[in-house]
Amino acid sequence: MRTPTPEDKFSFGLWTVGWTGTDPFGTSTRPALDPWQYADGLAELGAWGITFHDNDVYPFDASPELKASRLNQLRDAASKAGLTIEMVTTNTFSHPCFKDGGLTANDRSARRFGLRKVLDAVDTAAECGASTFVMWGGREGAEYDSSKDLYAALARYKEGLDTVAGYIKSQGYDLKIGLEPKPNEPRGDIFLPSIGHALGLIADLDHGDIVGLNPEVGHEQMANLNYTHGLAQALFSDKLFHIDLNGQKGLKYDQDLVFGHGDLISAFFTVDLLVNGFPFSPNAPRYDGPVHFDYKPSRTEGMQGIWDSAKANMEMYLMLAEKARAFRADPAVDALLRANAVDQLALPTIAEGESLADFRAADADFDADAAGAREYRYVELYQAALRHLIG
Ligand code: GLT
Ligand code: MN
Ligand code: MN
Ligand code: MN
Repeated sequence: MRTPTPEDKFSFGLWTVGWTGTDPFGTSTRPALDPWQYADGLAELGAWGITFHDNDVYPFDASPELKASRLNQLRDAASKAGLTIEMVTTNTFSHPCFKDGGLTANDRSARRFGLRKVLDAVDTAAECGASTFVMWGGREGAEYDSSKDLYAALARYKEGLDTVAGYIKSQGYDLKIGLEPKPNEPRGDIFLPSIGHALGLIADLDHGDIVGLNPEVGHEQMANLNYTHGLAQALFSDKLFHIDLNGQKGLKYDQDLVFGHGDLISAFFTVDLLVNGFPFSPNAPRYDGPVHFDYKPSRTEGMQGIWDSAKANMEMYLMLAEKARAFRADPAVDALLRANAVDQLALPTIAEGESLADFRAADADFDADAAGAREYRYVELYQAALRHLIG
């Protein structure tokens, strides 16, 4: 693989390479390094950026002095290594006080504390020069439908998000919020389970203009949804602010595999959209943010496996990007796209200036039998993509 360059904008969460292998059934299988050691390792592999939760850098109960010194040490290491701190987020899920939610806990004192913790992390994000503030509400949810006034839960979610977004604006911070949907785990059901649900709530916010999405591959696939379609809809609404790439094999627990190590074909079409954009919508929004990986080096891996897997994410993306570019540049593919009228979907259904009356009267030209008999060669078009992918 060619060595990643800063132009590739590859970034990693410190909690990804820093995961020591603890799961619900077992303890750590690897020792923990200091956050700056992970940053140095990532920089050596060619990463451009890093991201972190407040408590990836300093403990939950850190004094203001400890908090400042740990953050300074990380910022120094990042700047020496030439790494950008592109995103910061808050841990409102690990401590038992968040067991019923950070912004939507029934216990008002817990959610008041949660919101204060988020606001503190917003200050940290601004101090670090981050451009995105992710909010993954992993503990916002329920196991039992009887346990929540669901209307009030959404009202509290909106209140929390508007408070954070309003604060960002009032401080003049150059920060956007990326909501990260997930259907379940750790809660039985998580609020904002998919990209579409999050877009719905964003539309109801008072400060929704700076709130968008940070969709994760595995989270959409855990809901049996198509990640590339989700990215497309977020782009359609101009809300694709950040991405979490990883791998997932179907409807299981959140696997957080290396990108492409789950559904490889889906990963190919995701990269195709990211690097090439929509094929016939040249004016559509494009994603040009960080290529952020949110995966976990599997528990079977040792210290070498941390770096093997970090490298594998970038290698997968670069390999898929090369294949996706070749796919789009292939004249045979272009001919198939056009032969199958993929280009024609970009034409408005009703012509410019055509009255609704004229449009409704135009039925005479339509030959339903001919349309029914039309053959689409979508299989051949897909096979052409797979020839590029594995041929
Ligand atoms: C946690 C979660 C991830 C989120 C992180 C951001 S935390 O690791 O599983 O998907 O992106 O809060
Ligand atoms: Mn995940
Ligand atoms: Mn995760
Ligand atoms: Mn994630």
